[in-house]
Amino acid sequence: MAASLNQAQTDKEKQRAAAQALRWVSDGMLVGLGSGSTAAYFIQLLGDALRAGQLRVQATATSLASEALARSVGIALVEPRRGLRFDLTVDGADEIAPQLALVKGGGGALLREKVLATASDYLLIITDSSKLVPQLGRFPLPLEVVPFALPWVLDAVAQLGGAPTVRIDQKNAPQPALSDQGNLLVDCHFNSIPDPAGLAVQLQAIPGIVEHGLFLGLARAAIVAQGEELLVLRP
Ligand code: ABF
Repeated sequence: MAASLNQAQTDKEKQRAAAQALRWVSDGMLVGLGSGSTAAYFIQLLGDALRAGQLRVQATATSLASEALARSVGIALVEPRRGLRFDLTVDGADEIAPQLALVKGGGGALLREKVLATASDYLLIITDSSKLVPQLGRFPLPLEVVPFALPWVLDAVAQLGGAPTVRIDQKNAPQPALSDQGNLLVDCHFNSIPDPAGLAVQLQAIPGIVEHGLFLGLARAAIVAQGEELLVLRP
């Protein structure tokens, strides 16, 4: 069913998931702001609530794009500092599998997303219904890679069966896309990932991979909008 949803229906689902996530924000919280279009809806709604005087929060964003959006809607931003932890981080995902195993990073923000997810007491994922999968892997797994290491990373990921491709900047093709940190993004076409934890260990052992898009054991809940329904999933 999810595959037949048109863009308008998918957008409606993203907006509904984002609106539900706003109810998880309490006054005075330190909030991590995710990236991608669903998180963008949440940031807009959070800004509306702040302007209406319903909430006071401080936040840090997981991408320069989300940071710019947060500033534009009047959210007070906090610079990274020692000891900074977030009460709640709200972020999107590309795939959600059982136990809330996630693939993230389709938008290229996986490094800051994982940093904030790890520095958060509660990571809440918000998505439309198309992200629910029985097993990870159909969505190409994103990696952030140091440019110098690229040839060896591509060889190592190909050895693992990942059919890696360097992500191109669609607005500046054939230039490669760059992360907010100036690193390259590589998409790995595993098709299926039956053992995400095992693959994460293998990827972490490859020098030059700064971060991978497997988020395991980090999300405390996910709000998945499915038509008019809102599913709240927990590991
Ligand atoms: C972000 O949300 C990324 O990790 C992921 O790629 C993206 C999903 O984008 P969208 O919400 O636009 O579907 O957190």
